[in-house]
Amino acid sequence: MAKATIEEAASGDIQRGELLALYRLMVLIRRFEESTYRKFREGKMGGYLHRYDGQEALVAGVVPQLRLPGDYILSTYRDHAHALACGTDPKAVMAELMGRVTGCAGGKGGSMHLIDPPRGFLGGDGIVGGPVPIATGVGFAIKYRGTDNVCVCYFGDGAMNQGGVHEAMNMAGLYKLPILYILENNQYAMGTSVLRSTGQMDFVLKAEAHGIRGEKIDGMDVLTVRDAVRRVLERIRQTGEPYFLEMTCYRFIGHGIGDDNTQGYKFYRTEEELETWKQRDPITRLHDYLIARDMLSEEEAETIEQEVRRIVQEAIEFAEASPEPPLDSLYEHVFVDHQE
Ligand SMILES: Cc1ncc(C[n+]2csc(CCOP(=O)(O)OP(=O)(O)O)c2C)c(N)n1
Ligand SMILES: [Mg+2]
Repeated sequence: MAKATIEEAASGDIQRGELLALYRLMVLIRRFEESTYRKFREGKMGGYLHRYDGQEALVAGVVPQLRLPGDYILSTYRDHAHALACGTDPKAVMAELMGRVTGCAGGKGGSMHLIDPPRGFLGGDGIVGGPVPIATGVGFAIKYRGTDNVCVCYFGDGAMNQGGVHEAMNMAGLYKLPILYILENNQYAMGTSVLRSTGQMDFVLKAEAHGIRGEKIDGMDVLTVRDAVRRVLERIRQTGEPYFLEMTCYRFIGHGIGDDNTQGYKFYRTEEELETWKQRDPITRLHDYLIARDMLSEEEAETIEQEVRRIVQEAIEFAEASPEPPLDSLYEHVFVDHQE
């Protein structure tokens, strides 16, 4: 392959340092997720666990483009990647997954309820479609305050069939709220293919029905995601209007810890389909892109790999050494005390 210059990368405005940071972030997310599976199986985590393997580009291509703090992010229960990308300490994320007091939600939220408001991360949500009505409120608050900030709201293809999602999007379209909707279209809601659940497969059309412009992009390519998001964020900041990005992607493992790739998925996905999508692994894709352009050597890739593994290992050790929340804190954080 002909050697390209840094200037030819993506839209032309991206520098090597930024590309390496994107690569490092995606590797961190992948290794972190792999470690959560091991720790859950060891009995170190309670509750449930949903991983982001395969979907890394949807977060790595977006979150570093935001102004944090200032902008806001809302995620689904598949939220570890979002917290890590926002800059939440991997130790606090791992501790939360293990229910420890040092976790980012004090050990009371677990995998689905990571949160870090000072960094703009307003949290994961166990309710399918749950972040979308909240985004309407956040978007309204931004508009009310008169800033040019943006609320980024992630949700899945399954959520697109949820009534509250459409009520909330209609309001955002009507009031023109500065929200960037990111549809994580991994084509399955648990074991149900979109082909079996969805009458109208054109999701962008559904957004447009609410007065929200949108487009569909390749969510397996982090540079495509980054370029689209930069362009769209500028548009939202200038117009204050919502925008909808459908990102086509695929989760490489089962829906959650109860569908762990060894049994369940075979009933609704074929081995061939999985392998075809793995050929488009966003991390391998960026790795090969950088290598082909002499922007990354195999030695540098290995250094990143080792650094990331150390970060994940330290997060595990920190979490395991942390205590659980004290019993007498059970009734704290149940209601908002407006006297405080
Ligand atoms: C309102 C609601 N209904 C059902 C569920 C059970 N449930 C949990 S995850 C899920 C699938 C959602 O799929 P999708 O929105 O495509 O997100 P993905 O898991 O693919 O990221 C369902 C039905 C739920 N948590 N909340
Ligand atoms: Mg889905």
